Amino acid sequence: MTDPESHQTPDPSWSQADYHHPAAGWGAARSVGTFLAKEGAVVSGPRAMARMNHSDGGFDCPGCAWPDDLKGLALDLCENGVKHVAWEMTARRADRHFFAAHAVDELRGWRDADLEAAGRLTEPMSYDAATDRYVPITWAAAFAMIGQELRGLDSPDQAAFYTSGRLSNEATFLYQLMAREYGTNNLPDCSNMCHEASGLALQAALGTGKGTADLDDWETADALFIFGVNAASNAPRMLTALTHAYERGAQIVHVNPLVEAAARRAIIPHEVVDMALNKATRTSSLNLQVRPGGDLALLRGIAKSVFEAHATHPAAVDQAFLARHTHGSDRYRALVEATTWADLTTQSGLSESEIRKAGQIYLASDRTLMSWCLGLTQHEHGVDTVREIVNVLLLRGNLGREGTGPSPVRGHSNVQGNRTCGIDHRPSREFLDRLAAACDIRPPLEHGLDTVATVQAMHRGAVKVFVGMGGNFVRAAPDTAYTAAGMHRCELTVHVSTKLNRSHLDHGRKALILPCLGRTERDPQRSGLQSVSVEDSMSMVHLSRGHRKPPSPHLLSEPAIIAAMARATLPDSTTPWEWYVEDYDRIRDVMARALVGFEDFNTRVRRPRGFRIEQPARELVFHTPTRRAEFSCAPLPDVVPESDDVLVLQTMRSHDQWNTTIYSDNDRYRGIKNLRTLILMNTEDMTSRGIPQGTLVDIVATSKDGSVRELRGYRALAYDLPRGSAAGYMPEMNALVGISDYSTQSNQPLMKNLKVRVTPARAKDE
Ligand SMILES: Nc1nc2c(c(=O)[nH]1)N[C@H]1C(S)=C(S)[C@@H](COP(=O)(O)OP(=O)(O)OC[C@H]3O[C@@H](n4cnc5c(=O)[nH]c(N)nc54)[C@H](O)[C@@H]3O)O[C@H]1N2
Ligand SMILES: Nc1nc2c(c(=O)[nH]1)N[C@H]1C(S)=C(S)[C@@H](COP(=O)(O)OP(=O)(O)OC[C@H]3O[C@@H](n4cnc5c(=O)[nH]c(N)nc54)[C@H](O)[C@@H]3O)O[C@H]1N2
Ligand SMILES: [Mo]
Repeated sequence: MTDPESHQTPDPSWSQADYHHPAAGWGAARSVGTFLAKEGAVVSGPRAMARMNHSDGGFDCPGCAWPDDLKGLALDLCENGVKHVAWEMTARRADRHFFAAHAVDELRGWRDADLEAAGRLTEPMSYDAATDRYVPITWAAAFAMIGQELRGLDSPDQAAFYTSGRLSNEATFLYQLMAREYGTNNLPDCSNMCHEASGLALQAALGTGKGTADLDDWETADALFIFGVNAASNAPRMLTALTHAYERGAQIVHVNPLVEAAARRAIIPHEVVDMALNKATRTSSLNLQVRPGGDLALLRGIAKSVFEAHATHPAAVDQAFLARHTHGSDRYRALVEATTWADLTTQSGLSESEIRKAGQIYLASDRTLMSWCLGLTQHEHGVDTVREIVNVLLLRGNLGREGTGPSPVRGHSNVQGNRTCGIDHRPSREFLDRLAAACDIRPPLEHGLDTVATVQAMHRGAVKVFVGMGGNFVRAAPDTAYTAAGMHRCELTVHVSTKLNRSHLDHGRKALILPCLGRTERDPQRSGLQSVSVEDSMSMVHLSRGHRKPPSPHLLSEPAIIAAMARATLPDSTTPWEWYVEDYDRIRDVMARALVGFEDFNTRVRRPRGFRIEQPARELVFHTPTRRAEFSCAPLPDVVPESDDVLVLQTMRSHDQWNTTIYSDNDRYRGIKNLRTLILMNTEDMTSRGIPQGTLVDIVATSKDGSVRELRGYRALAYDLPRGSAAGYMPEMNALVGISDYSTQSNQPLMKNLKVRVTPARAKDE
């Protein structure tokens, strides 16, 4: 047998070490400096940052959806937000000379990071099959091509309109209006892979798809339960809330198979004194390394401790709250009492005493807030688990009061706003009726395709035109090869983008890349400089205005591109597309009529920090069939792998990436340098498989439908995670997610729950 190392370019520079420093702090500050230098943004960078997240006149951070600090500093920014802005401001350009120099087939061989490193796109490009190159096309010709293709389809349902969560509210509204006036609800979005489970669960339980807590609640809770999020990397501004909570004596429980950096200690970069003294604050009272998918069992165990305590302490359960505001608590109590501690410990992977400790913290707290992200949602039982969070909160009346409530951490900066403003493949009848009345259109009533269904439909030939409004569908969606093949089967693929990515290269017979303005850039229209609005994770809507000079004079804004696509597709439309684009206030005026909670939009959004969309569940008004908060009684799922040689693999982000955008191959808080093709494993799982630390392995995933996918030559690193589980990075590991690997509850791909077998790497030619 040949040396297994021989089929991988040897990379002696990778390393793994424990990270001993606090999260954020100096590590983050240094990293920002290096990054700005790399993007050639040393001078303009700091100036742009000073305008980010300003309460008036600045732009909203295009990074994550964590809200701005309302009371504290106007400038509340984080390392990753800075990287994100610098990424958009890069001095490099992927212009016509770049595309002339590189055939698409050649570019397919490039790494993702190198594709984006080519720089900002500068003009519309169209695929030319004869030369296998993207060549310049005028905007007018590009729109004409889109219009002709869309008008030529047998049915509007042969087109799918994808949204990545960065699109502004105004562009979002026009986009869904275009799709629905054209005649389809095929509006897949990144939320289908992200928080679909949260939306469905909260809707069923509370009659709202969103969390009820806001930043003030984070600042006043006396117990915070944080499930399945790597906050130091993916929602760094949560660290501020966590350090404040710890300082005021609140209890913080982190539930995660990995002990992530936010579950240790942190220094907040803008707290200058702490930075100077290197004074770190602890950010955790209890870390529970749950088995993947074992959160529901833990939550049920917490409920069990509550009911047990109730036998002797009447105040353990808020009976008055249950009687007045909820439905189904008796059934839930019976279910919990019938579940044995043995089942709860096996399924959660935690000991009874660990679960009871969490129960004690919950019982001792008057105000409890529970937050979660992908560690809960990208599982088979994601919906049930989020509902169990609500069950547990309801037991002690932790809803509708200060310092309490469910609080999902959303992903993209405006993913929540996208849903609010109509990106939904399953729109409610009420939404469609209001839209029809406000816009004088007849929207289709049948539900449309989500992300997984869109990929399947492309393969069947049922979707022939794919429009991507931002994002990187081919890399973000499950089963990379299958998704790419689906795109190749399309008649036309259109991507509205800022940078080159793989979705442009795995294209349809005809293909367009349409370059747009970024959020940091000036958007002048007929009536003057325009602003757009976004909604954060906690339902605050505020304006964002770009100030920078665009990277090319040929870029259009997203609303302008959508309006022109709409006009080309619907030449006789009475919707005043061009008039809307002249002044985005006009879009906001129609949104005020079409969308619940947007009354008087133009005035309210101009208040210094915008406005909060009303949240009936917070006022204990529930739009559920019973008009009460609904308990759920899901069976305890069996999440123990069926045999010892199977590991449950989760795919997650490194510290230095934004979804499919890879900034570097380092993962600072996990102590990893220069390596992404890795799999983190428990030491005992490595030993039992004969895998020494740092050696290469092959990973074989078995999909729900029995099909098998493989990644070869990944490096196994020992890591502190529960036996039977493993972790690696997205998007590379999407190659292992089968198209049938989605939750039957939410249709969300099981990106945190792949069944894999890991063996020492075979020789290359085996
Ligand atoms: N810098 C940066 N910020 C981002 C992003 C980015 O790529 N880079 N992406 C944005 C987007 S779109 C999103 S949706 C969010 C994603 O934010 P996260 O949800 O933090 O994303 P992941 O990196 O996938 O990390 C998943 C976390 O869940 C844990 N986990 C996995 N399985 C389980 C489980 O069964 N139970 C529990 N309790 N935990 C589990 C993992 O160990 C990991 O800590 O971040 C947003 N913010
Ligand atoms: N295996 C695995 N896969 C996952 C996940 C996982 O945890 N594991 N997470 C899933 C989740 S939560 C999400 S949200 C998706 C993310 O999926 P997407 O949202 O589709 O992917 P992004 O990587 O955020 O998209 C990056 C691209 O967006 C474009 N872009 C950047 N800024 C702008 C802009 O201002 N306007 C426009 N029009 N385009 C812009 C750039 O061209 C860039 O290349 O991935 C999902 N995929
Ligand atoms: Mo996301």
